[in-house]
Amino acid sequence: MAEEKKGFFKRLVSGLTKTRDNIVAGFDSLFTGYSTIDDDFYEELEEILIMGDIGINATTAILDRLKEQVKIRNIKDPKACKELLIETIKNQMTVDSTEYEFENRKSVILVIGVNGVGKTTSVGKLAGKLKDQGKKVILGAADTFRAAAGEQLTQWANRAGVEIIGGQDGADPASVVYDAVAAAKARNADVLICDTAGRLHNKKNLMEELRKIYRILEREYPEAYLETLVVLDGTTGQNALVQARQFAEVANVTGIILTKLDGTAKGGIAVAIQSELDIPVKYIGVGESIDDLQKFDANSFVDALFDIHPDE
Ligand SMILES: Nc1nc2c(ncn2[C@@H]2O[C@H](COP(=O)(O)OP(=O)(O)OP(=O)(O)O)[C@@H](O)[C@H]2O)c(=O)[nH]1
Ligand SMILES: [Mg+2]
Repeated sequence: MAEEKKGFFKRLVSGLTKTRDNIVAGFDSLFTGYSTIDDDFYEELEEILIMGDIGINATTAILDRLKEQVKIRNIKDPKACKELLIETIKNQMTVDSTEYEFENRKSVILVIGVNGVGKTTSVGKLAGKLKDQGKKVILGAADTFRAAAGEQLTQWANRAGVEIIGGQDGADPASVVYDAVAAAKARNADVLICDTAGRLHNKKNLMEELRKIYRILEREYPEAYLETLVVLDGTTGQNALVQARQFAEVANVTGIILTKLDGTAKGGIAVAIQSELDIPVKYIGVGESIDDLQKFDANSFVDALFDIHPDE
């Protein structure tokens, strides 16, 4: 477990290289380039944060807190500000451990998002993780829209060593969810994870489809704790925020899975999401294999971003 986390941290550090070049390089020249902490200093810092996809809300919150602490602690040297900035960003991103309640209960995880963001892959990785925790996991292949989607999820089910309930291509997704719930109940599963279709829905279709799925879940499986995770592609930056907002309008979104943080220059979006949307990032993905998903941890994310190795 510790080894696995260490490996993941390394992949995260290397995955965030471009983001680091984008944000942290700017910090370094800021902290060494200024001799006093003045308005220009704060202005340049603000610009770096905004350009780094951290978002207006988070940037404002980070700056406010930083200014306050600089005053309270009577900090004069910009270099001494760096530690404080790192601490402030961490504070801004911390996820409450109660956010993973679905791990402790009989639950259904509904995974939604636009096409190609990494839904099916994340469902597979998540199944592997929960299975490793000793849970009985069942997958529901409710993407009946894209040909071969069921086949792709079946491969993941095999990799994770869990059962899958599928439907015919073109079948009603809600009917697949119905069958999957029946299987979950019959086998006394701990977690049912449902993959969904990622076509670029118009809002009305999406609402209609989700409403049908929610109705089945409420009616057939009221005892299950419902978690709705939106998958966002970390390489799309601000566009990911727009998508998350749209989904939050039609579903009770309880968390975010942020994928493809390996190799993006826009990893700062992880900081933005929470403060712009007030929805926690619960998992991050840094690659295509089954171990490349972990719970989001603000401390290690920011350490990885700044390439700080706390254990070494
Ligand atoms: N590098 C990288 N690739 C990823 C990650 N997550 C998913 N992918 C890749 O992204 C591509 C799309 O992933 P899928 O899981 O099929 O995405 P999807 O949202 O299910 O797509 P649709 O079902 O077509 O809407 C695949 O090639 C995945 O291997 C990640 O964290 N990092
Ligand atoms: Mg898919």
